[in-house]
Amino acid sequence: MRGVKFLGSFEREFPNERRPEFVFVGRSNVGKSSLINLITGQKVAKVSKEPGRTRRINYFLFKGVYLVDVPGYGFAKVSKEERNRWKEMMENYFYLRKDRISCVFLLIDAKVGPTPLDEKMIEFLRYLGLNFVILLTKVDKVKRRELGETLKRLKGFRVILTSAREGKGKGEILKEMKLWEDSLP
Ligand SMILES: Nc1nc2c(ncn2[C@@H]2O[C@H](COP(=O)(O)OP(=O)(O)O)[C@@H](O)[C@H]2O)c(=O)[nH]1
Ligand SMILES: [Mg+2]
Repeated sequence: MRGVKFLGSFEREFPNERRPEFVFVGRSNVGKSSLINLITGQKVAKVSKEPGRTRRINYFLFKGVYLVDVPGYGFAKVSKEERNRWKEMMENYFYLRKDRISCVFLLIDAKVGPTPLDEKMIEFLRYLGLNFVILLTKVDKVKRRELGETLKRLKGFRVILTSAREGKGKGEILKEMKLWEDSLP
């Protein structure tokens, strides 16, 4: 299949057809939508300067697999109700889909590095027994030294360097997807 297709925004129920699922998670504004656009080569996911715009779970069909763009976390200007809604929606999503998820791409801003919320997410993914890879985003913005510091803090993790702006990391992400896809039952 060629191209990418937007399948819709979901909250509690998700596409039925069984396909390997790749999820993009991370802080709001970290660059999830931009990376999905880079990987698919089309502007399918909405990119926004303002954080906290994605409220639902967006599914894309690409090369026979699902790419899933989920709402980001850690956006300060969010009410407690909204945070609870996020938590409930995400927990429901992960519990329902964990057996379908091939790999989680956890995006971390190369300049900011891992935050306490990212650490919590890592803990949650481990608890669920999910495979995950860290995608460092916006590496075009960081100096060598800053990048080195972030990488030091992520020692022991599988990390891919990316920049949607410079088109960096696409090949490696696709390779990673192929790896997990082939290892499926
Ligand atoms: N410099 C730079 N900016 C980026 C990059 N990727 C995304 N951005 C910017 O970061 C902001 C948030 O991007 P978006 O993809 O919407 O993030 P999301 O909220 O995680 O989906 C937008 O203003 C993008 O233009 C990148 O690789 N480099
Ligand atoms: Mg987004």
